[in-house]
Amino acid sequence: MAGNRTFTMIKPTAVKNGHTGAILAMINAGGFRIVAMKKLQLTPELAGQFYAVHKERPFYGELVEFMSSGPIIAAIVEKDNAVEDYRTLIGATNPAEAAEGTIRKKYATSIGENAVHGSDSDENAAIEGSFFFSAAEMF
Ligand code: 3AN
Repeated sequence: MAGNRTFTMIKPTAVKNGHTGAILAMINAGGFRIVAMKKLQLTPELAGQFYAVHKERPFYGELVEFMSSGPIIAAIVEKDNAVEDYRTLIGATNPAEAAEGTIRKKYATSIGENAVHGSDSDENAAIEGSFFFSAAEMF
């Protein structure tokens, strides 16, 4: 059965450009409830740990540098079929391929600086959510 929580980040450029409120409004309008949320700046070490699955990819260094370049919003959000529905709401990784009306279509500036993260499985949603939040911070 599909899980009902996923993990997201609003990435540094989108935060810096003042899109946090608009993106959170789209998340709420998409039927998601905020379970946990915080604003923080990742160190390069923490960003490297978070994206360790991409260690061998050519863009890993760039990704770690970007994700630690400024504050982000980290959040756990809840809805039936959360992982799949959230990825539909955010759109394709490459904003040039993202569908109209998606968060990435509206706010991503490139494939690397693509506005938001969304977990790709229930298993990763739980791992990623626990990376940022303790059980006492989830409501
Ligand atoms: P998604 O975030 O859509 O699940 P992944 O897991 O393939 O995409 O990639 C993780 C992150 O790595 C992306 N959100 C993006 O920031 C970055 N990324 C992916 N592909 C590229 C690429 N070709 N060049 C630069 N950065 C990339």
